[in-house]
Amino acid sequence: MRLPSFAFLANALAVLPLASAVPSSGSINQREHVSVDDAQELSVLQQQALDTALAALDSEEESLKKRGETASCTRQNLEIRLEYGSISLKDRKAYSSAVLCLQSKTANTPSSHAPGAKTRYDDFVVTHIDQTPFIHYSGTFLGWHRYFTWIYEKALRTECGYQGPIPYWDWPKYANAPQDSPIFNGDEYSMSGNGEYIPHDGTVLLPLPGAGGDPIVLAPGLGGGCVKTGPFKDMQVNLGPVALPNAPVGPSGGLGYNPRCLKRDVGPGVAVRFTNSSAVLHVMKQQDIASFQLELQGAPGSGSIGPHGGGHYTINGDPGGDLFISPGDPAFFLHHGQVDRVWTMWQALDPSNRQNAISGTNTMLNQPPSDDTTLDTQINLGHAGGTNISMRDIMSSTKGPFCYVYL
Ligand SMILES: *[C@@H]1O[C@H](CO)[C@@H](O)[C@H](O)[C@H]1NC(C)=O
Ligand SMILES: *[C@@H]1O[C@H](CO)[C@@H](O)[C@H](O)[C@H]1NC(C)=O
Ligand SMILES: [Cu+2]
Repeated sequence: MRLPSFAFLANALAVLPLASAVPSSGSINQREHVSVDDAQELSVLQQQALDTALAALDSEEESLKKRGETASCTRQNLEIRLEYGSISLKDRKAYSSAVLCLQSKTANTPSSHAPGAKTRYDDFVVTHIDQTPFIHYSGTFLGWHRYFTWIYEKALRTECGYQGPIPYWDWPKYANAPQDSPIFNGDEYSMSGNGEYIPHDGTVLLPLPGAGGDPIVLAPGLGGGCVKTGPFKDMQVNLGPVALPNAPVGPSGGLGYNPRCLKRDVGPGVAVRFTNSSAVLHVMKQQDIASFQLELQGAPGSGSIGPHGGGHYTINGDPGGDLFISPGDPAFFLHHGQVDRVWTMWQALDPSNRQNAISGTNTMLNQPPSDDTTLDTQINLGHAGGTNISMRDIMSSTKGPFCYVYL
């Protein structure tokens, strides 16, 4: 199976409505920025988003108080998720150690369902494999991955004694040399280094015929082989592959036991091209949820995979370059922390129009055709944890089960 998703992505992309041009009132574009460059404009927007989110939290607390009620999420219990490189060496080590702990515990997934699920960490990979056709290029994409990273954080805490919030990967900060970043530099405080260097060509993403356009040829990274440094140097990948270019599907459609090393292909080519500050700013400036999601993932036929695709293919390798099993690389959760951060901040910039905005159906690019995702749509994380939860309860990072913001 060679990237089966792309074949059916293509058809469905053709029917995906493109960004509607409805301007939102009170939009950020109405404000004047004296922006020296895109990086600065982005950082101004991010600060504005945080300020607005905190002010909204305070006014919510205030208005509940007037009705004699108590807010469940206030500044007192608010968690601040931080960028990986800005947390202490001790905290970085605590984080990777907790992930190793999860990888040492027994899976909850029955082997009758996924014989390859050996560890508690693998439960998360199985859930992602099972649900990939419903949680990507769908209306649940952002909410599902928000809940997924939060339940993962909860597992690290309750099952492995981790105390902090999960850190994120601020893509533009390291785009020029991600292999040297605190995340991937390979020291004992990193999330392990790059794969060993193996001469190779870059990944070619097939064209999307429905949308037209050329294949997207990615520059090769600086690795390609097994990861041999840092906390995950001995990590065993158990599940997949499912949709890795030029690799056969693993046993039981990828749910079987297929032990192998962790491979990465980190490098600046993909990172500079798709995750620089201008790329992220472009996403943040979208005015409606349809275009926001589209630009985050790259508009079909545009030759872009967006910052979401950019982060995934900056990691690349196995399992990182496989849409289904990508959470099998622990860097996945730092990447999706940043995806959630961009969404959270985008929402905070215009809450009345964006807080509950959903776009898409309950299947990947509406293949096969399915209902529109609504606030009543339920999601769940299978054996990874959590409960059935409605989209309504996961639309805000400071409501429902959540109480966090991003710095
Ligand atoms: C920055 O990202 C944008 C959007 O992906 C891209 O068009 C531009 O070429 C990138 N800049 C560089 C220097 O690669
Ligand atoms: C949980 O949600 C799924 C859909 O994600 C649904 O099929 C199932 O019936 C729900 N279970 C309960 C107990 O509500
Ligand atoms: Cu995913």
